Amino acid sequence: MSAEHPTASEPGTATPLVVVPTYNEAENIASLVARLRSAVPAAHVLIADDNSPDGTGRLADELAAADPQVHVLHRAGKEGLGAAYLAGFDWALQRGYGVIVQCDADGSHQPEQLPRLLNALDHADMVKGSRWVPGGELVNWPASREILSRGASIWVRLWLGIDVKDATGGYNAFRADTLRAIQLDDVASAGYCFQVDLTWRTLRSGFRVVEVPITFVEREHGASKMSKDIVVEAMLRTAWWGINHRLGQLRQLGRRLAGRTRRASVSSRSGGR
Ligand SMILES: Nc1nc2c(ncn2[C@@H]2O[C@H](COP(=O)(O)OP(=O)(O)OP(=O)(O)O)[C@@H](O)[C@H]2O)c(=O)[nH]1
Ligand SMILES: [Mg+2]
Repeated sequence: MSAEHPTASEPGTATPLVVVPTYNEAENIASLVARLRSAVPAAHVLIADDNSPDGTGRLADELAAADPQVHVLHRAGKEGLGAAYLAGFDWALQRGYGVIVQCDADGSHQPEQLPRLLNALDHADMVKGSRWVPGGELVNWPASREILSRGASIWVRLWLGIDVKDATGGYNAFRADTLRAIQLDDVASAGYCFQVDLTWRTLRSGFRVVEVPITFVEREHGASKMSKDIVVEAMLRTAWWGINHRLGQLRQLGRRLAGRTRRASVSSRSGGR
């Protein structure tokens, strides 16, 4: 299914690959790729297109034909951004890229801020572009979206008890080793809770997650894929992970208390001899 450019230059272990999932982003993809390539000339770009009806995949092929550092992964149909990213990560890990970045195609994530994410990977295993840390900014985002996003962040932090301000953010950079370690095989999240899922797995695996401020710009062209189903999926899955985590902690506490009681009764028996 992969239409890799035949003369694609070989990646080194430090080469970043920016995975860009697309569904109907014909108006956005060319300028995003140009900006990414000029912001970080060493970076490769992988467009993971779900057979967009608007011809994004064809445009992506043209971009790949003109630049050996641009690649395309054609997928059969729309399966959500989570599935597209998982396929992109798999593609990247198989080819030995050392750093893998997630970036939306709609212009919300600024390629010019990519160096900031990559630099922070020096002292982190995952870097999250964050709207909600000092220096983070929103441009042209309707108040309703800001409320939804801030509410989602609070929901996630309450359920999971994590200190990540923008867990739902989708402009993220990973060391390849992080992605290899967090068991992507059983990720089922389809919508934007995919971002929370990755963050939660990374933290639970004991890796360092660092947030850097970004400027998030509302898309100018094309339609958002955000829907009620995506919001509901994110709320339910996050709550489920939080409940499971707490149950796990309770089970651990129970085992520890049982062990302590056993030890105390053994020592009281042997002390009585
Ligand atoms: N391959 C693929 N990409 C998708 C799919 N759904 C969304 N995307 C892409 O994922 C990125 C984020 O999607 P958006 O529609 O911008 O959704 P969002 O950023 O959560 O919502 P907005 O803030 O309203 O734009 C964009 O590059 C989309 O084209 C999908 O089913 N398949
Ligand atoms: Mg968007």
